[in-house]
Amino acid sequence: MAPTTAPLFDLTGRRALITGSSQGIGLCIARGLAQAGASVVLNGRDAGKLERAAQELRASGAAVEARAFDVTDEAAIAAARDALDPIDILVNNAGMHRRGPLVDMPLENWDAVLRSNLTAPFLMARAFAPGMIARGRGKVINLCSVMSEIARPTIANYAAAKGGLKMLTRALAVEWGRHNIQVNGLGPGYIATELNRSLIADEKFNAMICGRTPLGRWGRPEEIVGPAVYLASAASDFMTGQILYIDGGILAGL
Ligand code: GCO
Repeated sequence: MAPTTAPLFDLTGRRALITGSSQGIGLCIARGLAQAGASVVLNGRDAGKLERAAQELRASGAAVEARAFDVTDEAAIAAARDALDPIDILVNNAGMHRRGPLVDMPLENWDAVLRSNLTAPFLMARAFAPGMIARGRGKVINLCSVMSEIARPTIANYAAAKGGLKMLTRALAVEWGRHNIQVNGLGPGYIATELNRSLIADEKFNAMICGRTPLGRWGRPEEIVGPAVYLASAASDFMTGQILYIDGGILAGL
């Protein structure tokens, strides 16, 4: 029997903005949403890198725009909203690390990580929600993390931000559900991205992660795409305030 579930995941006619999508998980999600029929808007701070990513997606037939702006800058976000709306699907993926022992952590490193991983999703959701409310539908997908649930030494700023992002996801879900806006999170486990290059290269850390992860390996960025398409599509219209962990089982137990 020909599969009949495709319409549930069909994003034709929808426009998606994915922050931090010139590489890594963000670019994989943008590619996956485009393959499901969405027109996508890439975002990053490096205009050259962004345009190269956009050209790569266009070569595969995707409808792609690119807009370089800083997702921690309120004025830049307002200008982007005025230029880009309507946005049906907002993926708050942009984020960063500044690792180090808390006792020595400069306030600037705390502030920068909280600003990019938590404040930016707030600013972006606040900017694009009015259009979604006016249209009576919308999807917001926040890139949380297994660090929304557990921590490890030297990433207190990132864990605090991702824990906050989990609760922001729930707060937006309960505030905007009456407008038919579904707000959910994706929680990647240890994924082989640029952000983690130094960790993978550290034999001891690499062995620890592969040992702690029931599936015994690092995830691949493209393994985040399926859950992202699900949360962006009608298939998840009765899901809101949830975090989907794509973590190889690391949160399942010791
Ligand atoms: C680290 C890692 C983690 C994970 C990510 C998983 O420093 O321990 O970068 O933060 O990669 O958060 O979602």
